[in-house]
Amino acid sequence: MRRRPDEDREGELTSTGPKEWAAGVPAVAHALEYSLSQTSPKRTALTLLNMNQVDGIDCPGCAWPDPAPGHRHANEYCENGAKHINDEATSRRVTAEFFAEHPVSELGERSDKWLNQQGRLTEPMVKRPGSEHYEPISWTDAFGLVAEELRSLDSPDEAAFYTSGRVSNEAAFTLGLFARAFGTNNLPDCSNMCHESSGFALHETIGTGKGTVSLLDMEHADLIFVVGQNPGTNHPRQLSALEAAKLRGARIVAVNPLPEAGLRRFKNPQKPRGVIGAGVEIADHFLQIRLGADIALFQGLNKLLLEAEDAAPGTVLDRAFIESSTSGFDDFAAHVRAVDLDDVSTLTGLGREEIRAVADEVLRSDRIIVCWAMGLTQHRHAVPTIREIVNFLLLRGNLGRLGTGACPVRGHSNVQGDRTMGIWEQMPDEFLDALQQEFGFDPPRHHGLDAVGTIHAMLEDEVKVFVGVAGNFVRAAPDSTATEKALRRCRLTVQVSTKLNRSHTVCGETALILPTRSRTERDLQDGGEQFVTVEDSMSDVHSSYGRLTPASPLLLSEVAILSRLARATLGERVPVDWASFETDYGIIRDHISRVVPGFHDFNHRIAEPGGFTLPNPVNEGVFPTSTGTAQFSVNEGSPPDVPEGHLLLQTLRSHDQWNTVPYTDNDRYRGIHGDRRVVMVHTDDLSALGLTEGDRVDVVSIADDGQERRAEGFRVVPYPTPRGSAAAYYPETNVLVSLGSVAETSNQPAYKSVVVRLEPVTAGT
Ligand SMILES: Nc1nc2c(c(=O)[nH]1)N[C@H]1C(S)=C(S)[C@@H](COP(=O)(O)OP(=O)(O)OC[C@H]3O[C@@H](n4cnc5c(=O)[nH]c(N)nc54)[C@H](O)[C@@H]3O)O[C@H]1N2
Ligand SMILES: Nc1nc2c(c(=O)[nH]1)N[C@H]1C(S)=C(S)[C@@H](COP(=O)(O)OP(=O)(O)OC[C@H]3O[C@@H](n4cnc5c(=O)[nH]c(N)nc54)[C@H](O)[C@@H]3O)O[C@H]1N2
Ligand code: SF4
Ligand SMILES: [Mo]
Repeated sequence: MRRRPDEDREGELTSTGPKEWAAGVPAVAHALEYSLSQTSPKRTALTLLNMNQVDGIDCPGCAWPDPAPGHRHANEYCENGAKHINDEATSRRVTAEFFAEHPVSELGERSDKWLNQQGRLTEPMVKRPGSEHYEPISWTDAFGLVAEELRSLDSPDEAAFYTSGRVSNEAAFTLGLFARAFGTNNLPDCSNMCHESSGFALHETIGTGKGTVSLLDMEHADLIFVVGQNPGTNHPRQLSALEAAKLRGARIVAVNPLPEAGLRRFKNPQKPRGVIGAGVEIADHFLQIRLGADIALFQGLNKLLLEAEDAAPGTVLDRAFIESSTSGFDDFAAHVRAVDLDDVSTLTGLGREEIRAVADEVLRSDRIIVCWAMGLTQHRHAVPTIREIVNFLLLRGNLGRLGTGACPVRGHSNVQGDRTMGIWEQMPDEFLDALQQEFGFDPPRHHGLDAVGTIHAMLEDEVKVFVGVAGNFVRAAPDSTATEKALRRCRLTVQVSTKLNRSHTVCGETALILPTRSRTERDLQDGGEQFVTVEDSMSDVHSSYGRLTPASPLLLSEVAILSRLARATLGERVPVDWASFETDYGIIRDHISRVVPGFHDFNHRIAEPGGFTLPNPVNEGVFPTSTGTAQFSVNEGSPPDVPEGHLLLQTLRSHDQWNTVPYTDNDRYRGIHGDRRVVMVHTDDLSALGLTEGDRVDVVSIADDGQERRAEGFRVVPYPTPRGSAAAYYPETNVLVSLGSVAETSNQPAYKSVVVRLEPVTAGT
């Protein structure tokens, strides 16, 4: 992608190293600064005071749960949640005149940040074949156009419907129903790129793809692992839970290649102690691990636990649990016993004593939780790594008891709910049977395409219509060049969006923008004012009521868009009363209550303050695997070999972005300001490579296909990351991740495991 010169730059690059602590007064100030740059003080106050309250707006940020009703602060949000909600509530507007002024080719050269800053989309727009501009189109004509394209396909599988995790349960259920009534399971989603590896590993081993931990468990754990996660930036209120755990004497182990601010100290902005004091030290042990070495670490810990049991039989392992509730122990134990702790030390870069100290901590703890996020899921061997963590938990019976469990910390606010509602290309037969029973049509049974599969299929001309409901597919996906090419080959691309992003500028032959109301906005329908529901990372289902006036009178809700699209496409082909969906979302919830397990009496139970929690079989002592027991596993896997002169690159989020959308060029907690095109490298690696701070380089990756991929014009920043590893921001670096670089079995892109070299850019080239 060409960038327009300098439009992005907020100042000179400065880099002062990672901060020692997260949150506190500066966080509040930064949140207000960004909010007020987007919208008025009145709208800011309206959004913030309603955020995460009972009957309020669910934060559109991450999926961290809210405390129980009665235990919430008046300001139950974090700095970044405040930024996300006001980014959505912005007063800026993208109008038809804007599109008349800016041809698509010009928009394609703009940065992600600039596109987002233009504000909220206001009316449906179409880009017709051969045209350089988007122009207005009526809603009726827009639905007619999509319906005609869909109906003209040779097979329903030539269409794919992408979802991102901000979509409500009601809209997600409607979309899944529409896709299947149309005849396809092609339902790729952001989860394919996010926690797919967690879902696969957990499903195989404990029989459910969801985490087993609640906030109550966090209140009772003795030891909490935070692995491959940067909560200070990405799940800031998790720090409140960790702080509370620390204050009552729990211990915390953080495992991360980077000394992330939130893992060190936390100054809680809601408590006087946090505002004026030194804050609370979060991690008792900080294991600065090499990229991709977590599998070795947990195998090392598991071996040490087995050895401790040998030394004092009957005191370390939960033998009764292992015998009654698990299988595969002997094979697992034999495998782990053969692990060499010196190898673990070399692979992880951690001292044997450090690892032993953590094993001792484990031996002293009766109740253990392991939390993780993208630092584990975005590697080729992500699934075996997470299975090894399940082994670790099973050894001492740390599943199904209060204060214990597996905690994959989800990203988008409703990414887990979307899955529950049927957004998955591989939904099990029981779900499809229930759909058939409820609606009287026969849903397709063959699996559909996931995110990476959809890109391959578009490149092969097997998928010709792409519909994106929320998200920014072209920037979230790996291999930006291939993904752009894939989308441009489509006959039709459709984006249902709140804000302008690059996916609107990478068009099929015909392209549509269908703008939608956001969850911050009031949703008045014929049946009265509507609310939507979401499910957070701990399986709590609750409502979200919009409060603001919609950004434009021409906007439709997501439910209205999807149900009208279904009606226009399918007519009377399936016996579904689509029109009723839009009138009253309670009708959709009634359908959900009969199709989706755990949702009986949905409308009644959602009216309770705080909603309700979905049952988790593991917490009821049931492991719904093929054997009916939890499964120990034998795991292999390691990061890729890195040739001499190369580095292993992880691509990650700055403190000031929401996924593909950078808000500013700053990453406050990492001390980096003024530029996002930076690559963080250990000082000794910089010297070995003959580079010095601020040098300009191209980052070049070499994939299995032998092809070079290049991200141009990055500046090197010395940073305390382990030797041999590097870090740079997403989505600027997605161009480097090949389509073939995916996790085994889950097919999730390995965004945190890219072999690169840094090529100095000499003046004049
Ligand atoms: N403000 C903000 N909040 C967000 C988001 C956002 O963009 N902005 N995005 C949301 C979404 S969708 C998601 S999925 C989550 C993501 O939440 P995170 O997973 O915290 O996000 P990343 O920025 O990808 O950070 C990954 C972390 O893992 C570490 N890591 C990388 N590789 C390894 C490894 O091999 N081993 C270990 N142990 N650690 C490793 C990195 O150093 C980094 O600290 O955040 C959600 N919340
Ligand atoms: N290199 C690299 N790539 C990654 C990752 C990584 O760590 N490294 N992380 C991956 C992960 S974990 C994820 S989850 C994906 C994220 O991928 P996506 O979910 O596809 O991307 P987002 O940036 O969250 O999408 C932002 C856009 O969503 C739209 N939007 C926001 N709110 C709403 C709404 O309420 N309704 C509608 N209809 N639209 C809305 C806006 O138009 C906005 O521009 O990226 C993945 N890609
Ligand atoms: S922790 Fe997550 S859900 Fe909570 S306010 Fe912050 S961004 Fe929103
Ligand atoms: Mo995510």
